[in-house]
Amino acid sequence: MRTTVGIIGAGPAGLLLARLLHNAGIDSVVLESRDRAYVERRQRAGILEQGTVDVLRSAGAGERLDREGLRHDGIELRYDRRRHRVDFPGLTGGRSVTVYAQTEVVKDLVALQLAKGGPLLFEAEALAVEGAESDRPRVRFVHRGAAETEESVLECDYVVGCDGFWGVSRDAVPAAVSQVFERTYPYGWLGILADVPPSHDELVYARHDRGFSLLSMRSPTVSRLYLQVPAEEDAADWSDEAIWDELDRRLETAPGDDWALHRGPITAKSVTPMRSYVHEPMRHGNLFLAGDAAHIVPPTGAKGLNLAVGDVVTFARAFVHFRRTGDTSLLDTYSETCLHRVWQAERFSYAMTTMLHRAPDATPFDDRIQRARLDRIATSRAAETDLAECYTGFPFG
Ligand code: RFL
Ligand code: PHB
Repeated sequence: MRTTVGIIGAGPAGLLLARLLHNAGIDSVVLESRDRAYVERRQRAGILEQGTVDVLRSAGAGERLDREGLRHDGIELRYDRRRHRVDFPGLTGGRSVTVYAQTEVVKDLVALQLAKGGPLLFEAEALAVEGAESDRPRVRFVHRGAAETEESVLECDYVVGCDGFWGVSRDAVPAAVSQVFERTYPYGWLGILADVPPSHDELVYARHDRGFSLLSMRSPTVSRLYLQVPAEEDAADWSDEAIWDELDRRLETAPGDDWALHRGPITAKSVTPMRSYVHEPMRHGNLFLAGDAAHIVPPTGAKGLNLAVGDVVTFARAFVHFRRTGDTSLLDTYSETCLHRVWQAERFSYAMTTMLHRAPDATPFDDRIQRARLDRIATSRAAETDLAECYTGFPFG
C-alpha cells in the first residue's frame, strides 16, 4: 500500500486531517486500531472553541454541529457558595464556545470520510513507524479488520502520528532528540453522564474544600458532571447516590439562592487521570506528531481537542503550501508554530487546575491563595478578560 500522507489514528486529529487533505486534493490513508463503534462512543471532550467550529464548518463537517451545537456565552465560577459569571463575548469582542460532544465530531468526520475520502481502515493497528528520516517513511501495521489478519506496510511520503497519548508514533523519534516535559496531578476526575436536563444553562466550575466539581452537558436532556477524586479511585466504588450527594455538597450556593441540582439516571461512570505532558519536537524528519500523541493537558481548561485541531490545521496549511509552491518553510516551522500555542494551553490548563482543585497536601495558605486568585478574577476586568480570552481560544498559528 502507498499513499502521500499516512495518518495513524482516527480520533479528532487524524479524521480532521484526512478531511482537510482530501479537500485540497491530497490523498491519505488512515489507520485506526479500534473498531468504528468504539471510536464513536469514547466519551471525552465537550467544548469547542470558536476557531474549532469555524474549521469544522469550512471542512464540510459543520452541518449537524450548526443544528445541534449549543452556543455558550460564558461560564460560572463557584466558590465559597458564591457565583461569578464570566461573560465571554463582552470581554473578548464577541467570542464564545460551543458545546458539541467529541463523540459527535468523530461520528460526523467518520461518516464523511467513508462517503467521500481516502481509505479509513478500522482495526488496523500501527506497530511502528520506520525510516522517519528518509523520504519514504513506512508504517508497519496489522489489519485485524481484514478478511485475513495480516501484517502490512503502508509506504508514505509523510507520516502524521495522530495516535493519542498511548500510540506508537512518538517512539519513532530517537531518544537523543526527544525532550519530555511532564507533570502528573495527585487527583483524577470521576465523570458521569446522566439522563437529566442540565441544572444550569452554562458550565459551572466549582472550587470547594471537599474538592473540585464541574457541571457540564451534552444536550438539553443529558448532563455531564465531574468530581475530583483521588488519582487511583475506582468508579465502581461510587454509588449513584454517593455521586449526587457529593455533587450537591460541592456545588452548594448561598442560603436563599434558589439554584438546585437535578438528579437523574446515571448512564456512564469513569475515572480519568490528570496529566500535563509535552513532547518536543513535534516533528522528526518526515514524521509529524499531532494532538494527544504530542501533548496532554488536564481537562480543566477544555483545551485538548482544540489543540489537536490546531495542530492538524497547521500541518494541512503547511503541506498544501508545499504542494503548491515547493516551499518547505511552513513544514520546517511546524513544530515551533504548534508548540507556541501548546504551551499557552499548558499554562492555562495548569492555572485552571491548580486554582480549582484541592491537593491532598494543601495547606491553609494554599486555600487562601486559591480564593485570592478567584477573587481577582471576580473583581478585576483585566484578570477576567485573560480567562475569557484563554478559554475561548488561542489563534491557530
Ligand atoms: P485521540 O482522540 O486519543 O485519538 C487517537 C486515536 O488513535 C488510535 N490509536 C491507534 N491507531 C492505530 N495504531 C495505533 N498503534 C494506535 N494507537 C492509538 C486510538 O484508538 C484513537 O482512536 O487523540 P486526538 O485525535 O489527538 O484527540 C485528542 C482529544 O481526544 C483529547 O485531547 C480530548 O478528548 C481532551 N479532552 C477535552 N478536550 C477539549 O478540547 N475540551 C474538553 O472539554 C475536553 N474534555 C478531554 C475532556 C479528555 C478527557 N479524557 C477522558 C482524557 C474530558 C475528559 C474526561
Ligand atoms: C465536558 O463537557 O466533558 C467538559 C467540559 C469542560 C471541561 C472538561 C470537560 O473543562
